[in-house]
Amino acid sequence: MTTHAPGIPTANGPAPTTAPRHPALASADPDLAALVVAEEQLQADTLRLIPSENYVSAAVLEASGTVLQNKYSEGYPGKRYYEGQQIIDQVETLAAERARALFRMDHANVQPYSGSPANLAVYMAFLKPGDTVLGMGLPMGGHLTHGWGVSATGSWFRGVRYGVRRDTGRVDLDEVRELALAERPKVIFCGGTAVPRTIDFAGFAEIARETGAVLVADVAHIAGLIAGGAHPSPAPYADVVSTTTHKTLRGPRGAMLLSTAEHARAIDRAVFPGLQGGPHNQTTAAIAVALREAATPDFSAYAHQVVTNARALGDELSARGFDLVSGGTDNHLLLIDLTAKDVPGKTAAKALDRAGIVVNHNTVPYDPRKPFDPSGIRIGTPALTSRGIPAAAMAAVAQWIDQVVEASRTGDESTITRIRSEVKALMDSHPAPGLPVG
Ligand code: DSN
Repeated sequence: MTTHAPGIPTANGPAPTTAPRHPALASADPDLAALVVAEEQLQADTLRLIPSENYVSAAVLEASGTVLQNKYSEGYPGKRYYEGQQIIDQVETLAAERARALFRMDHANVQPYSGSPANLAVYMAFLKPGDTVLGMGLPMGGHLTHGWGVSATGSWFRGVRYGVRRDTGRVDLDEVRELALAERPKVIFCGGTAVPRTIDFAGFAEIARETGAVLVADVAHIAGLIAGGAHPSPAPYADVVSTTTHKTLRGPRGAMLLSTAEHARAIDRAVFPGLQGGPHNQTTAAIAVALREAATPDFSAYAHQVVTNARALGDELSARGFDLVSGGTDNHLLLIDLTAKDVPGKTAAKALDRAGIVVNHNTVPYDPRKPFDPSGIRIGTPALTSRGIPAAAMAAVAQWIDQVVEASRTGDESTITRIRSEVKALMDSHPAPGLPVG
């Protein structure tokens, strides 16, 4: 594997003669340019299975590196605190209109810097410190910002948590209803970061209406599946939809808050001036591009293929004795309890990384181990599907995972080395979008 940029001197000799990939960067800061090129090569050569990661298109990448970066624009289109917004207003309006149309919500705010600030804005909009929020517990698959204790959302607000059933690994709406009736939260979050099953937005909405709570659907992980019609939509059930833009949606690192007309003003005021300063306009532009891409038939086919690949991978892993939380998946994500394999999640994740298969260690529901050294790993198919890797390849992927997990138990590094070259061959045959290397 070469990790050197053309044009950049290497430890072994003078610069290659071909043009550098990032000429201005290579000239101004060769050290940083070399790191960027090395990361490009790493992303090209590895099987990236982290379910929250993806490859953006060249167009999204280009939009996020434009001179829109140079502008300050506190406020909203037509109501800014700075002049010179003739173009920026159009960029933000375009992004917001595309978001509203794609997710069929009345209102879209495309300014949140990322998912955690977006969710914090929800608290700014609907709660006062000390008020109660009901969300899925972090070890059960929820997100830190759904009221978990170590997050500001759990220390400034009163977090109450629902989980998944021990026997099914799925959310129990009876438990959610009981908690909501007993605790009377102002906000209920549905969704999470390690949820392999369809979210029942209608069921959550019924509980929110019954208990007078605002329902927030955090669809960060599945936004692209929703956009592509491969997961039910939270519209018209959720009052607010919170999402990042860089996971299955395949946009830049950013976020959006969508809402009903009733809550539009509260959401906007919470994002600015409540929580943030100037929006990152280059990101807004890239979000607009990603939303345009996500409205195409090609993207819908992609979203369905993500699910097909995840199901195929789940079936192949189950057949090899892997214990999948909830028994499988409805979406892009698999949560695997490695207890029966006698390998801790972190040991497995590090061995897989050495084999060129990138995953993250993850707690599993009712995990007896600590969060930084848990029992499971979390994997997903958004990035590999962006490379056009088909369901037929999932048997090989499952076999690699199986062999590496076993090798991590026995200390068999030669198997890990062999698999790294097999992984690289598959990656070479399916170049990733947006990368200047194949
Ligand atoms: N860090 C994201 C994830 O990996 O799911 C959630 O914020």
